[in-house]
Amino acid sequence: MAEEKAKSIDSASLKMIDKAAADGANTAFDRAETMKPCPIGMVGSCCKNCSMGPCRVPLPKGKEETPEEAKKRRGVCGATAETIAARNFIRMVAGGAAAHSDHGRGVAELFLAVARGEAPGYEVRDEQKLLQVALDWGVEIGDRSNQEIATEIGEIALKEFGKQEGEVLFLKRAPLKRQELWRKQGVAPRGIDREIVEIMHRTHMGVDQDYKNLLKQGVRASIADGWGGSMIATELQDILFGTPAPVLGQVNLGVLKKDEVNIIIHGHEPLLSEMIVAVAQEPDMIKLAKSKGANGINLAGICCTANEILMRHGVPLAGNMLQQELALVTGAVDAMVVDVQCIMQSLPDIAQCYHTKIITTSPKAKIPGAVHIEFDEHNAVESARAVVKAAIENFPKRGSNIDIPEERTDLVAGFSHETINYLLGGLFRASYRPLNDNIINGRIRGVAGVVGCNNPRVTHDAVHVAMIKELIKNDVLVVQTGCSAMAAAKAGLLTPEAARYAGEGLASVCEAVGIPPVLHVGSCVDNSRILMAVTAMVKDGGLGDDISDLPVAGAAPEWMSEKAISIGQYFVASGVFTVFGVNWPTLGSKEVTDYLFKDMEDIYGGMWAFEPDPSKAAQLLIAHSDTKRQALGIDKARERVLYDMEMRRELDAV
Ligand code: NFS
Repeated sequence: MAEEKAKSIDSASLKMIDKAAADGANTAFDRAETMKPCPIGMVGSCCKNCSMGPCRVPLPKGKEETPEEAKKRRGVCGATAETIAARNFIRMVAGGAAAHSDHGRGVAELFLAVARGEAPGYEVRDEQKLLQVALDWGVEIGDRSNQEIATEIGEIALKEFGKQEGEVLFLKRAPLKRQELWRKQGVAPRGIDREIVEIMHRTHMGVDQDYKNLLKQGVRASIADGWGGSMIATELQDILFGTPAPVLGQVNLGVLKKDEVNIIIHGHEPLLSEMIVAVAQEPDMIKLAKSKGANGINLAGICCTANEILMRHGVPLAGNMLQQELALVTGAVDAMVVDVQCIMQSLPDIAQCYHTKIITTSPKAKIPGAVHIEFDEHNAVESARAVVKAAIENFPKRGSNIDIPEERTDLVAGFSHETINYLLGGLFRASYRPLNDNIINGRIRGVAGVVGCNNPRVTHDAVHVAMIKELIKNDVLVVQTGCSAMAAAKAGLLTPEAARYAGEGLASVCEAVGIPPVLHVGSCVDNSRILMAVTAMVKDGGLGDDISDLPVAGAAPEWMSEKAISIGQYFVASGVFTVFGVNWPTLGSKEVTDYLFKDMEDIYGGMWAFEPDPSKAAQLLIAHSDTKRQALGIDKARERVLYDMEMRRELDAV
């Protein structure tokens, strides 16, 4: 018998997986064992877009197929295997782009309500960013009040989704060469919703049947996500809740407290959770908690909502996606409040083994067995109070079957694009110059964005951590979002002390600036911050004139969601080499896979790769960086000692 793979590298998670088994709670780790992935669907060879099927067009077993044979693999409507794989792939892009962008729309709606004075409790916290977006969007500043400017920005933001003509406005933030390329290729997105709808139209039975044309629309919709919906979400959230700055925090199930009311905030949108953070500190709420026998109220997060409130308030992270069920298994969670995305339907079932209340809050995401307390943004404080009260009232119902693992690790987060700019360049000359110089002098070999989900098909956190360790050892600075950042945090990589895992060059830069070798930049919509960071690197000069010239690469080693595919696609379309692990959803068609893995490079200067082995994947990223360094003529510059000393002085002055 083959050796069973470990379920996690995180000891707290392993303990809770065992406890779940003892308690009779069925988790994703169990379900992944009993439910094997469908081998035909996994590689994109199943079409269920009409009722003449579902049609399966699997690859022939055990032999190479000729292009002529491949053409014969067809569904009932005549669609070829390549059309089917391309359709499936871009429907994933549509799903992911829709999720991020509908999140962005929700933020824009709240933003406008705040600007109009219709959402008490919220305010504009980052005036500088408000003015920056006004400048970017051509909104008049003059003598106008913040409220007037914000109202116009809110109205424009909402129109970005349904715009029928023109281009998504934030495209103008990209390097000029990139913008021109997108226009030339016909992939500059119009309205965000429009591109997603067009995917659904084109992939309907009997419409677009040219796989290259299908994939092109996937590119257009993904750009509408990264440079549209996600960027709108990030920017407007920053204006409302504050742009993140470095903050200390902790991660893992050990952040739960035995003697306090534990409320876990889980999902993606920070609109309600921001209010919960405020309300949980109200003296009346703490008094109520004490009247029920608790010593206080303890908030912790799961998934990307967790990243949002960590970045802005230092609220601890209970864990990443695969720890949502395990948090309940501690028996110490009094309420888990969820909004949208990455929320498992099994939560109410597991909660039944304990006392936890699962509270849904979005009209878009209800779960049978959960309590629904709808979030009303016009009355947000009251909504938040109702949620916190429900948790407090549940505290006395805790059973005796409680086991909170001790594991919790310190971390530093809050590296927004603006913070990186400031940390590296200083307040008066905020810039990416020192980063670019350190790349040019070779102390930093390249930059890698390591992002994305957990997936129980691989050992939880193992692929993230192995890849990141190998990257930093090779002097590659790692920037992170999402569940991947939490995996690294649990492994202790998000602290300045982690510089000891880094190669000499990267370690020296980290020590001089006082940053970790792995920078947590936020949630998954905050991948837009990475787009801004790489654009700033281009604009600062010395590393080419487009994103595709930079020694920069991306990875999602444990991906599972459609959002990850959309993110990967917009990184590739922005000129970034991007490697995914686990499995690859177009392997059922060589043509489609070749297009994504090779041809896209010629068109966009970025391409996909699939490599489930973390070490081999890290080596692909490093080799890519080296190729770009060579093209830039900086591959031999690493030994320039004189330049190093100059740099040291500049860094010391920070
Ligand atoms: Ni992003 Fe994956 Fe979900 Fe966040 Fe985590 S699973 S693509 S990382 S929480 S969205």
